Amino acid sequence: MIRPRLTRRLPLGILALALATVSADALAIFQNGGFEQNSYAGWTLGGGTNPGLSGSQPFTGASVQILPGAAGPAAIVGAISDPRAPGIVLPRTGQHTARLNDEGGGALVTTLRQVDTVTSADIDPTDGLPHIRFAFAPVLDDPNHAPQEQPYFFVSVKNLADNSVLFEQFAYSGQPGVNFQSGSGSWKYLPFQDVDAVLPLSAVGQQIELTVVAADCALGGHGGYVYVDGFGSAQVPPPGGGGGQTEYHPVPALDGHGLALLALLVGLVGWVAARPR
Ligand SMILES: [Ca+2]
Repeated sequence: MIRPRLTRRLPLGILALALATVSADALAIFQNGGFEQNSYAGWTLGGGTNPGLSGSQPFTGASVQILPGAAGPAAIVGAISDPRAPGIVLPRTGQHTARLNDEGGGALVTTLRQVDTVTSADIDPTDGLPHIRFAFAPVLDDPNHAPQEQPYFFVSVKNLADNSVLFEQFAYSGQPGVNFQSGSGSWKYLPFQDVDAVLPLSAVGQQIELTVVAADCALGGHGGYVYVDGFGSAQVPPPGGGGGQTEYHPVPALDGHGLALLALLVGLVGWVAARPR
């Protein structure tokens, strides 16, 4: 369940330090991680057709099926307002944010992928460990189909050296236990969720794979998309140019699978979320 819980408020000095480290992030992990080249340079876009999720609930990234076909759309957006998700502030960082898939249907899937190597530049001096940080915000129509036919999103961070999952989040539109907010009409969304995946020191020199998936409903009539931004090792700055406050809260568990995942990830993954204003 994605439900912010205030545990600690960062002193302004630390926030300022975090913002100052953003520029240094250019040399750290992930090319064009903030999409500030106003393009998908450095990234691999893909996709196909959504035949529905495989297996039974709880669904995970392993339930994702993509049939060959034209990939779903992708865009880079700036300072726009999203009429379907009024609580999402864009762009999330800098001047540009990526949007995978869109509001149209067609049972399309859009995927985004990048593999890069963790270096010592990704070590956060506050704890001496490498971090992978980013922000995502799904916006999904909820036509109330069967769960396996609903629009969905998926994000994951995987260590390719041992195939370990450092972070994974999956949800279909309207999934019980996920704190979706109501947008316009039948649309549901989550405000930007800030991910802070803490890696072991041994990850330095190893390859990390980022994957993001956004899928329309499997029946063809309803869309779904996800905004992503700020991929890198530096702290994702607060929305609105640094005037916001930051909360830390633990990894939310979506369901039984989420709880199992949480058990695996205890101590590895943290969450940072902008305080609702
Ligand atoms: Ca950006």
